[in-house]
Parts: sequence; C-alpha cells; structure tokens
Amino acid sequence: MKPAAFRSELSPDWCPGCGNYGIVAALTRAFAALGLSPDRVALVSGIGCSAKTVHYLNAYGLHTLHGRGLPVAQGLKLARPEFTVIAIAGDGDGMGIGAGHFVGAGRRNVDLTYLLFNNEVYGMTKGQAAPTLELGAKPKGLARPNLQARVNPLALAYASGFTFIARGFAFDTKGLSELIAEGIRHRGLALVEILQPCPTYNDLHTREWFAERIYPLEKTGYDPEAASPGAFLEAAEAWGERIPVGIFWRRQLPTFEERLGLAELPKGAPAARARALVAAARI
Ligand SMILES: Cc1ncc(C[n+]2csc(CCOP(=O)(O)OP(=O)(O)O)c2C)c(N)n1
Ligand code: SF4
Ligand SMILES: [Mg+2]
Repeated sequence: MKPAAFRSELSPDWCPGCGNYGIVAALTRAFAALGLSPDRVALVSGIGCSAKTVHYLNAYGLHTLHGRGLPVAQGLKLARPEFTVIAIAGDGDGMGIGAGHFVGAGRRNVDLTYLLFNNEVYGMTKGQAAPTLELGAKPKGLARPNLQARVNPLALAYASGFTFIARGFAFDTKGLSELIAEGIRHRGLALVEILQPCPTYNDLHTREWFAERIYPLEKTGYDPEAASPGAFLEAAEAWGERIPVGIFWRRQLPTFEERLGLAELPKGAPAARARALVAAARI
C-alpha cells in the first residue's frame, strides 16, 4: 500500500506550520515501507494536540485520557499481539501526568512503539511549560522564565528500561519515518522522541532553530548496540549548538509477552486467552 492509503478522510485542525503534519507524513511512510495493513495497526493516544494524530490516520485509533495512553496500548498489545501498536503522547501527556506509566512500561518491555511529540509546551492548553522545557526558558506563553528544570525523555527511558531509544525531527520526514520503522521492527518497547516545533506557542525552538542544529548521531561512529551507559548519556544530554538525532540505544531483552509465555497460549479471542493466562496462574 502507498503512504496515502494510511491517511484518513479527516483534515487536521492543527495550526499552520505545526510539526505534527510532518509526523503524520512520517508515520504513513513508515507503515507503507513495512508493508503493514491498516486493519492490523492500532494507534493509542492521551490528550493534547499530539493526541489528535490518531484521527488523521487510516487505522484503528483510541483517543483515551490525559497521560493514560500507555496502559491502554499495553493491554491492547497483550490482548491482540498480531497488531502493530503505536502509543502517541505529547511531552506534557507523557512526561507529566503520564510519567509513572512511562516508567512502568519501561520495566515491562511490551512490544510496542511509543512516540513522544516534544514541543516543550502544553500546546493544546495555550503554551504552558511542559516538563521538557529547560530551566530559565521563556517561550511566549509564559509570564516569567521557567522555574523548573527539564526532564530528558531519552535518559528517563534508559533509566526505566526501554530497549530501543531514538530521537527524530518532525520535519525530516524521511529520517523520522526510518526511525519509526526501526522502532516498530524492534522486538520490545521502543521510544521515538520527536522534536516537534509548535510555531504558535514555542517561539524559541522553531523549525529553523532545529534545522540548524540537528545532526545524525550515526555519522559520529556511535553504535547504539555497543554504546556504554556513559556514552549514551553523553549523547542524550547533548542539547545546544548541536543536537543529535538517530538511534541512541538498542538492546534485545525478553519482552513482557515472552516473560508471560503468551505465545504458548491457545490462539483465540482475547477473553479466552486472558482466562488461560489466569488458569496458568501467570497473572
Ligand atoms: C486529567 C486532565 N488534566 C488536565 C487536562 C488538560 N490538558 C489537556 S491537554 C493538556 C496538555 C497537553 O500538552 P502535551 O501533552 O504536551 O500535548 P500538546 O498539546 O503539546 O501536543 C492538558 C494539561 C486534561 N485534559 N485532563
Ligand atoms: S498549538 Fe502548537 S502543537 Fe498545537 S496545533 Fe498549534 S502549533 Fe501544533
Ligand atoms: Mg507538548
């Protein structure tokens, strides 16, 4: 199928110039490149401008509660393992109200892909500081410079146990689609942080600001499969004149499904599988 087959008939109501348009394009490219079928893809989001993405793609979509996309996405994947499951969150949704779920999901390593749209603000509610905004920054929605330090999603993912950790840029649709495809191919929990300009509320970090700074990590000889924790953290913390994108961490560890022994259960309806799991006293 061509990328366009993964677009729904709905027109996005995002602001002109929003990075989310590039992310939708990258997702459709990734799905087409992997040869996926819309009836075997499920997208689950929380609440925010980012969360509306599920409406604009031709696939199953669940627009859930603020910060709660991950629990739903994990349950969905365990019930229907044949689905490609994508969880979508904004930086407020994922690093603020949903941060506990982010850490919990890292510990489980369910086989799904988590996309964190990082625009450093709460776009939907008029530009308040998100947990990813750096200390002292003052985008135009703030009355005074940010009083809190930033959370680094890549470092938090590492600390929580994510087995694939990457960062892409919303307007590099080709590069981002390749990262998303790699995240989907990865067996286990994959994070793709997406640098997503919000031209309406984040006047500090614009499309041009990022375009001047980002560079591919792989060009430096960095190997995500062999990098030490120290090398990983150094790359993940780099933020300023030069900002790396690419795959930062990739390790193959048993998934939650493997730990549960899901593959050994009889195929069939999710409820029957759940009963079999309980009968086997695995949960
Ligand atoms: C329980 C709850 N608290 C607060 C809100 C209000 N709210 C809606 S979206 C949002 C933040 C969205 O920011 P982010 O997750 O960064 O998404 P963006 O809009 O930037 O894509 C908040 C606080 C809500 N919907 N539900
Ligand atoms: S407020 Fe920002 S994130 Fe939301 S649609 Fe507008 S530009 Fe995009
Ligand atoms: Mg945001």
